[in-house]
Amino acid sequence: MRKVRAVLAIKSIDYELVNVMPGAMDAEFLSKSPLSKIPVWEEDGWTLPDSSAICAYLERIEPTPAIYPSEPRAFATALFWEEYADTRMVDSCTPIFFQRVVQGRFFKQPADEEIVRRHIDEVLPPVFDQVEELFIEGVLGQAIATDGARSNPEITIATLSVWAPLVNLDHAGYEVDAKTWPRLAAFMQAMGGHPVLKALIEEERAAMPAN
Ligand SMILES: N[C@@H](CCC(=O)N[C@@H](CS)C(=O)NCC(=O)O)C(=O)O
Repeated sequence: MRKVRAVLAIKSIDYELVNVMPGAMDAEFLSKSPLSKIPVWEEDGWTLPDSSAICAYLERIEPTPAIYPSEPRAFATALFWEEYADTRMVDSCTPIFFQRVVQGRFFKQPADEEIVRRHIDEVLPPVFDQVEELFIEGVLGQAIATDGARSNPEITIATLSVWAPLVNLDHAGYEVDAKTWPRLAAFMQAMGGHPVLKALIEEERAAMPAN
C-alpha cells in the first residue's frame, strides 16, 4: 500500500484514496480482491489487486520517472528485492506495527510487548543482516555511505519496496540500530529525506491517533 502510494507520488499520478480496513472488507471489496488483501487499484470499472501488479501497471501508463531498471539483470534483481520485501520484511515488521500502532493507538488496547520484544530481538536481526549485506551492500553498493558522505539511493521498485515496511517500524517507535546495521540505517535516513517520501510519511503520521 505505502509502496503504491510512493510510486504514484514519484510519478505525479493523481488518484483518490479510499481507505479499507483489513479487518472490515465488505463483499463488494472482496469481489475485487481474490486474495482478500489491500490495495486494489480501480479505474473506469477495471480493478487490479496486489501492490506489485499495480506498480508494474503504473510504470506502463506513466513511464517517467522510470522506477524499474532497464538492464535485464538489474531489472530481475529489483523484482527479487520487491518480493523479498513484500514477504520476509513485511512478515517480520508488521507484528510490531500491529501491536504498537493498530492495537495501541487505533484500538487503544495494550500492545503485547512480548510479541514486540520477540520480533525486535529474534525475528528482525537475521532479516536486517540479509538486507544490509545482500541488498544495501550487494545491490546499492557505493550509493549508501557510512562515512559521513551523502547517501544517494536511486528510487526504484526495489528501494521503495525495502523502505516501505521499515517505515512501519518507525511509526511504531523502533529505529534501525546504526551501530549494528550502519548501511541500513543510512539507507533509511536517505530515503526518509527524499522530499516526496518525506511528505508521504508526514501525511501518514498526521493521520494516526496520538500515543
Ligand atoms: N502481496 C500483497 C499483500 C498485501 C497485504 O498483505 N495487505 C494487507 C494489509 S497491508 C491486508 O490486506 N491484509 C488483510 C488480511 O490479511 O486479512 C500486496 O503487496 O498487495
